[in-house]
Amino acid sequence: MHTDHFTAMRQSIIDGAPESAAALARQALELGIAALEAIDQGFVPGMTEVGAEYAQRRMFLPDMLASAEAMKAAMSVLEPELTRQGSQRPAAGTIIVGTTKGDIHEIGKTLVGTLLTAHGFKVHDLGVDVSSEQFAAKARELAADVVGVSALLTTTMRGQRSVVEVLEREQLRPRVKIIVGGAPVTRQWAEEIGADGYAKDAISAVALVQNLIQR
Ligand code: B1M
Repeated sequence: MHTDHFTAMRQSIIDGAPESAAALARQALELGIAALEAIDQGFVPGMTEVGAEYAQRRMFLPDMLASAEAMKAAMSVLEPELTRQGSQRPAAGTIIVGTTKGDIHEIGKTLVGTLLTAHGFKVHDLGVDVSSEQFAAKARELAADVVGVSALLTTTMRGQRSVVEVLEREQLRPRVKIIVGGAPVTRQWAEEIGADGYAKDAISAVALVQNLIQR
């Protein structure tokens, strides 16, 4: 129905054009397009394309950075719309999210946190390049129900295993559940490292957390 709009959103990310991405995000809300639909069908496909072009060496690091800035500009318009939905509800649980040590990819992790907030969870975002000890300390301080660890690089996935190990060593397990995600992460990896769950995208992460907390 809004195919042209989604195409323009995708292109604004490929072009690394923050102003245009933010303007398209605002227009989407005015047109009654749901924030999540705009992210999923418009902006994220742009990032996927950028990643593929980078892998083929048709785009380079500065292009990827410009695209990330455009994505963040769009998210800054859409995120308040998503979090507004969760703000009136009583907290459904406390969740810590962050990207693992050595990894500065933040967009997917932030989206996971935003959607959890939109579903009534109290989310504490530790940001990027987070050590296992920082995850453990914050989980203890806030008596968190779930710790969510994102990794976008094959080399930083091992940080997810380390979070499991440190939380075990600090006797925070099994009370605190651990979920993992990110482009190179798989369900099999989650099982191998002893995490409580894996989610392929932000929507599945919400369902997973709801399930883990109800158990
Ligand atoms: Co980087 N990068 N990057 N990058 N980057 C990837 C990940 C890559 C696949 C690109 C490619 O080669 N095709 C590749 C990784 C290869 C690999 O390890 N297998 C790569 C590389 C190599 C690098 C550098 C090493 C490049 C260099 O310096 N030579 C470098 C590393 C820096 C570091 O972290 N130490 C680097 C740097 C960067 C930028 C800084 C330029 C920028 C990030 C900027 C930022 O975040 N502020 C960047 C970007 C933008 C990308 C791509 C293009 C897009 C990532 C993204 O934001 N996607 C990415 C290619 C790709 O993934 N297609 C790529 C959109 C986002 C919504 O999706 O993050 O996958 P995603 O999150 C999804 C799901 O994965 C899931 O839900 C989200 C929403 O549905 N999910 C979770 C994520 N976390 C979750 C946690 C959960 C549950 C689900 O529970 C806790």
